[in-house]
Amino acid sequence: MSGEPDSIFDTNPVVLPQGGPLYLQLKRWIEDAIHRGAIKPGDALPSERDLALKADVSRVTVRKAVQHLVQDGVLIQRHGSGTFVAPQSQRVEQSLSHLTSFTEDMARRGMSVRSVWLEKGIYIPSPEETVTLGLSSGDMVARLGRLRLSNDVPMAIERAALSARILPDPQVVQNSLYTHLEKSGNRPIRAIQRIRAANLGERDAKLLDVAPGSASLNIERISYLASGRVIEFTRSIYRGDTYDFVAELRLGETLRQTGTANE
Ligand code: 16G
Repeated sequence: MSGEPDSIFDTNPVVLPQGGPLYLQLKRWIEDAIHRGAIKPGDALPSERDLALKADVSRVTVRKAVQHLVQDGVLIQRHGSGTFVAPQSQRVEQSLSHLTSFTEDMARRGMSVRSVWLEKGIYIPSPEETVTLGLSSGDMVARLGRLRLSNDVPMAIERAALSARILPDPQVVQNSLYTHLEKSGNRPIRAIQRIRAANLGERDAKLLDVAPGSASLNIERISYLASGRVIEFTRSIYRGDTYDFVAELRLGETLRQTGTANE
């Protein structure tokens, strides 16, 4: 941890930005202190009592400001040890036009990759897995559930399902699923991805090290082999504060022709 415990009060006496309810003024003041580096990621926030005293507001006002900052993911509260400035997560820009793996995406940025296994085994498929993966009756499914970390920051929870005919022994996947599929000649060449916004429940928020209710991007990827067969059905939950998905858009063929005709 860095910074003197009281360096947040370097503008003593505290002058709150004007406008709006007091708790919002205090919230903005704390955010500003973080932006100007007076209090850094990992630092403990001064006590409720100290903040109330120095900012000349009630402890209820402090509590309300802090609650909102926790909800926004700016601060984190650890039971028994206090309130801290949340670790800064690097935002990652991810192109939506390339079919790459998590390992490749992070390696390209020079970031380390680590996974915590949540589930790895062969199961009876759910009706949804049977339909999506095009399984026949009696077929089993290989499931790989992982918490994916980059530079030790939890980025996503990923649950992949593949036919057990393709992946009869999921234990062989140690690091990259796509590297394994590549080796066995089953790397997907095309995928359809569906992205929707959501809010994290208690369990997923804990895994991703953010406050419950924080924003997430839930992504469903269905990947295909060149033969048209579905190879992978993966659901991922990305932290909303770490990922920007970027798509390149081009003028449609019809519009381009119309444009030329009108010139
Ligand atoms: C990406 C894919 C996921 C795939 C994984 C393989 C998205 C949204 N998801 O995270 O579908 O299973 O890469 O990564 O991009 P790996 O080869 O590192 O295991």
